[in-house]
Amino acid sequence: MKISNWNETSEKTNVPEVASVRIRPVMVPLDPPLRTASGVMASAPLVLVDVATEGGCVGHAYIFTYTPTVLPAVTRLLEDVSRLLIGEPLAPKAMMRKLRNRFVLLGTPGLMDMALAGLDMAMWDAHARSSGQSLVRLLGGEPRPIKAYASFGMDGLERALDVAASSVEAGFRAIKIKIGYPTLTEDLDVIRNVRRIIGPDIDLMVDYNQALSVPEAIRRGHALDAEGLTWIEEPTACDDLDGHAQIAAALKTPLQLGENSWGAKGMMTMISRRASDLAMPDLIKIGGVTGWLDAVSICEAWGVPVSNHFYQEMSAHLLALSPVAHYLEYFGLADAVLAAPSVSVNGYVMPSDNSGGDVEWNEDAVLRFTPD
Ligand code: SMN
Ligand code: MG
Repeated sequence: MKISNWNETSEKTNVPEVASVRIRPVMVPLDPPLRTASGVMASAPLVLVDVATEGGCVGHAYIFTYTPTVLPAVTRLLEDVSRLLIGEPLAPKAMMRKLRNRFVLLGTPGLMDMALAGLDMAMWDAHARSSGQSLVRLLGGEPRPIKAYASFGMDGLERALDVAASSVEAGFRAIKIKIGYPTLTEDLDVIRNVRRIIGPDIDLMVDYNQALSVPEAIRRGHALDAEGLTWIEEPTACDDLDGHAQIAAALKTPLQLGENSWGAKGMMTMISRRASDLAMPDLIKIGGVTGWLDAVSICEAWGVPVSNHFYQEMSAHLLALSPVAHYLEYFGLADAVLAAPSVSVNGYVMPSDNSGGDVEWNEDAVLRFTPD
C-alpha cells in the first residue's frame, strides 16, 4: 500500500516523484587503518544510496556502518524500506514524517534511524539537483569557506608527528588526534610533541573515543587543561551524559560531544544536561539533513558551536548555513569511491556551487570495492 494513502492526501504538484532507489554496499580501504581508543578500522563499510526521480535526477548519499558485520543487514534494511519511496513525491521532510509514523511501534533508534537518514540525505541531494541548486542554496544559504581540521587516529608518537607535520605543510590550521593511551604520561607525550611540531598557532583537538572512566577523565583532563587544547572529545561513554557533565564542569578545556547523538532530541538532551560545551552531529545518526536542521537549530538557540562528524561533503553545505559553524572534520571516509573528494585550501573547505551536496561516485571504484 502506498505510504501516501495513509490518512493523508498528497495533492498532485509539480514536485518530481521518486522513480527508483539503488542500494549498494562497498568496503572502502582506509590507508592507513584508522585506530581509535575503541578499536582499529582497516576498511570503511559503506552503503551507497541513489534516489532517482522520474525526471532523471539522481541524489546520492552514503552510510558508514562502523563494522562490516552489519553491512549486509543495513543493505537489506535499506532495500526493503526504500521500496516505500517509489512513486512518492520528492519531499524529504514529509517522507521522513510518514516513515517515522509508519515505524512508530517498532521504534527506530539504531540501524533503522541510520537507514532513514541515508534515504533523507539522498532525497535532499536529489531535491537540490532537480532544482539546479547546491544544497546550501536550496536551504537558503550561500556557499562560504569552513575552517577544517585534519582528523587522525591513535597511531603512536611517530605517526602523530608525521601527520601533524604533513597537515601543517598542506595548509591546515587545525588538527585532531586520538589519545587514550594506557597512561596519562603517554597522552601528554604525544600532545606535547605534536604541539612542538605544529607550534602555538595551530588549533589542536584530542579525541578519547569513550575510553576513560569519569574519575580518570577528570584526572587526565586536569593535566590536559594546561596544554591549550581546542577541545577534549568523548572522554567517557557516549551515553553517560551526567558523567560528561561532571567532566565538563571540572575542566577548563571545552568538551566536545555529538557524533553519537541520535536525532534532535538526543542533541537537546546533551545540551540541556550540560554534557558538552560544543556539538558535532553525525549526519547519519542525527537524522540526515532533516535531523541536522532540527538539531542545529537547537544548538543555535543555545549558542553552542557546531562541527560535524564525518560526511564532510554535505556537512560543509550545512555548516555554511549556520551562524554557529565551528569546524569541519576533514576525514575522507568515502574518498576512494568519490569522483571529486572534498579539497581543503589553506585549511578551509568550500561547499561547491554545483547542484546537490558534492557527492558523486567514481563508478569504477564502486565496482572495485563492491564485496563479493
Ligand atoms: C571516530 C568515530 C568513528 C570512527 C572513527 C573515528 C572519531 C571521530 O570519534 O571523531 O572521527
Ligand atoms: Mg570522535
